[in-house]
Amino acid sequence: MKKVLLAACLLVATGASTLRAEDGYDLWLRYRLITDAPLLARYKAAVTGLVVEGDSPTLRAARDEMTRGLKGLFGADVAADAKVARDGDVIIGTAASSKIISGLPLAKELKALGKEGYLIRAVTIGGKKVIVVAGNEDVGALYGSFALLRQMQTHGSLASISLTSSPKIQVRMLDHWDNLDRSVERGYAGKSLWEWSELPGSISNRYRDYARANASIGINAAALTNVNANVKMLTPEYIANVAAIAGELRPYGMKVFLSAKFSAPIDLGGLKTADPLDADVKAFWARKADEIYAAIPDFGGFLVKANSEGQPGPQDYKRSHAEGANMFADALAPHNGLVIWRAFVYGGNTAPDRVKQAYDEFKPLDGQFKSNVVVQVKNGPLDFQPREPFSPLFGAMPKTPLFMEFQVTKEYLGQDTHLVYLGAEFEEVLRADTYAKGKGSTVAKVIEGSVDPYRITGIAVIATVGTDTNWTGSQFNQANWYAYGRMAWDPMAKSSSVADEWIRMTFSNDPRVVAGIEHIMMVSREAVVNYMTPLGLVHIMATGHHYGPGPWVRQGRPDQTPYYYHRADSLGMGFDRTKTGTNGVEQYFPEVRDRYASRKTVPDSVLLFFHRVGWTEKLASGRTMWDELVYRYNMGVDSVRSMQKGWDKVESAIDAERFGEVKSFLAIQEKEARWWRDAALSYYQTFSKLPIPAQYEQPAHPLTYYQTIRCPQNRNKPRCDAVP
Ligand code: GCW
Repeated sequence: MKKVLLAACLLVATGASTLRAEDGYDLWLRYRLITDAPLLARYKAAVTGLVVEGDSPTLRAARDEMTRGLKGLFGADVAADAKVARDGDVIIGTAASSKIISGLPLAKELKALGKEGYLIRAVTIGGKKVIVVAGNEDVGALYGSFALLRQMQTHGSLASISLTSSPKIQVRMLDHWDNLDRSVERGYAGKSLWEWSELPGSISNRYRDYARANASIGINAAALTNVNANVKMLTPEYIANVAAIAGELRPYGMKVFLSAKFSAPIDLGGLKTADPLDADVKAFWARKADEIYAAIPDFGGFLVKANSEGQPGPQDYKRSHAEGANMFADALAPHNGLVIWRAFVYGGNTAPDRVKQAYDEFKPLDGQFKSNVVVQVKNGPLDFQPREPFSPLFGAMPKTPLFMEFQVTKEYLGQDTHLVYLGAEFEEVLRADTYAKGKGSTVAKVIEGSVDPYRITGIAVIATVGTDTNWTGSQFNQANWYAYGRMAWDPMAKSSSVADEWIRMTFSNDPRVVAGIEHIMMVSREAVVNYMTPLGLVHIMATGHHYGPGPWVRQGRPDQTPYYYHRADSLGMGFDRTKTGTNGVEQYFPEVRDRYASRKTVPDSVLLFFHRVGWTEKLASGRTMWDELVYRYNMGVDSVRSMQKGWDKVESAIDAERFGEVKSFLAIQEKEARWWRDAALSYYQTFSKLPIPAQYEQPAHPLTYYQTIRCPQNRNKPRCDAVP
C-alpha cells in the first residue's frame, strides 16, 4: 500500500484496541462475526438454510454473497440449496425462477416494484417460517440479498421482517476518469483498476469485488475511462478488453459505457472531418456502434465531453451540441444505446461569467435532442467546489432528460486525506428547490423525472476507486462511494441515516461508536467549506493540482484564476451576479433568483458567490464581513480539531490499522486547515487592512511563506512541502 503510516505503529497503549487489523479492502462488506451473543442466537434461529431457486450468473452471485455473508456474520456455514422450504430458510429468486415464490400471493406487490426492485418478507409456508427475498428480475433478487445482509450487518430485526424497495432513478452510474496508461485524472487512490495490458486474457479478482461493492448499493453502470478521451479506447483491441470487463460486471447488474472522442472518424477512420452531419462520419459511428455491440450486447452507450477544455466537438464544425449528440444517438439507437452528453462546457469564450456558460449553451437546445440523448449536468454551475448553489439547468430543460453529475474524488476538497462526508452535500443539492413547476420542484424530483416527465433518468458520480488496498485512498472516502449509491437509489434518503448504516457495516454497531463517528461525518462537510471557502467563496485553490490555497494567483487564463472568483480589493470582495454584475441570478426561476439576488434574503452560505460585499458591511450574525470570514475560517479549524477528539474517543473500538490511518490523516487535515485559514486570511488582509481579532490564532507565518509553498502538479502522493 502506498501510504506509510507511522501513526498506526505509534498507538499509545491506553485505549488501543486489540481487534484484528483491517486494511479496508472489504469496504462495507466485511461480514465480521456478530459479537452480540443474544442477537447472534436470534439470527441463527431465524436463518438456518438458504434456497436459491433458479440458476443464472446473477442468482449465483446472490447465493455466493449470502453464503459468504452468513458464514462471516454467523461464524459457521449455513446449509445451502435445499429443495424445499424448511423452517429458517432464506428463499431467493423471482416469480419466474422460483416455484416457492410464484406460489405466494405476492405477484401484484412485486410487480409494482419494477425491474430492479425487491421484496423481503418473513412468511409462513406450509407451517414453515421462512424469509423470502424476491425480485421481478434476477438483479432484484441480488439487490434484495444485499439488503437482507445489510439488515443483519446493521443489527436490524429479522422477526417479521417486511421490506420493499425500488430505485427512484434508472441509471446509477460511476464515471471513471481513468487513462489507458492507468493514471487517473483527479484520482487519489492509486492506479486505474483496469489492467489493460493483462486483458482480456487475465482477469483481476478486483473486478468482481468492485462489482459486488457496486451492486450492494445499487450502482448499475460504469463509464470506464476518462472523458478527456483517448481514441484508442474504440479500437478492436480495447473493445475486446472492455468486453472482458463487462463480462465480470454483468452478473452484478452493471452495464459498461465508454467515453467517445469526437474526432475518432479522423483519428481512427482516416476521414478528413468529424462533422456530425457528414454522411461518412455518420457511417463511421454506425459501424463503430455495431462493432461494440457485437462484442458487448448490453453495452450502455457513449459518454461525451465535447468542446470543453480542448476536447473536440461539433462546434469545431459550426454544429450545435444537439447536432453532435444526435449523430451518436442515430448510431446507437438500433442497439438501444444511450448518449450521455456532458454540459460541462468550458470552452474558449466564457465572458462575461464562466458559471453562466452551461446554461447559456444548453437551455436553448431543449427539445432538439433525440430520444436516446441525455445531458449530464454537474451539481453546481462551476466545478465541484466545497459548496456551490445548485446548477440552474436543473428544471430548465423540461424536454431533455438531465442526469446529475457529482464527484466523490474530492478534487477540490482535500482529495484523499481530508475527511469530508459528501452525503451532506448530496442532500443539500438534491433537496434544493428549483421552483421549476412551483414550490417543491426539488433537484431530486427533476432528476427523478417527476417535475418533467423524463423518458430516462440517471445520476453519475466521478469515482474515486483505484488500486489502493482500501480502494478509495482513505477509509472515509469509502463512505462517499457508499452514500452516493444509496442516495442514487433513493435521492431523499437522509445522509445521516446513510452514514449510520455505513458506520455500522464499516466499523462497529456499538451505539457510542456509531454516534461518535456519525458526528464526525456530519460536521465534516461544513468544516471543509469553512476552512477552504466560507461565505460562498469558490475556486481559490492553487492552480493545477487544486490541493492547497492559492487565492493570490492571477496569472494565466483569467477564468481559471482564483482572483477571477473572489475579486478582492480595498473595498471588499465577492462576484456580483446580480443585475449590477453579470446577472447570473437570472438563470434561476424567479423565486430562487429573487432570493439570491437580494442581500436581504441570500443565505450567507452563498453570499460572495452572488454579491460583492464591503469588508465592514454587517451580516446577519451582526459581525462585519471581515469578522465573519475570520470567524468561519477559525470555525473550520476548530471543527477539524473536534473531529480529531471524536476519533480519539473511539480508539478502543477500531482496529489499530484503520484507527491509525484515520488519525494520521486527521492530523494532516488539521495542519492543512490551518494552512488554508492562515494563507487565505493573510492574503485578504492585504486588501481589508483589518486585524484578525486577538481572540483568534494569528497566522504562523507571513503571507510570502504561504505563497512559496509548492505542491507537485500531479501530486500522486508526495505531500506539499513545508506546510506549517
Ligand atoms: O473538474 C474539472 C477537472 C478536469 C476535468 C473536468 C471535467 C476530466 O479539473 O480534470 O476533466 O473538470 O469535468 O471534464
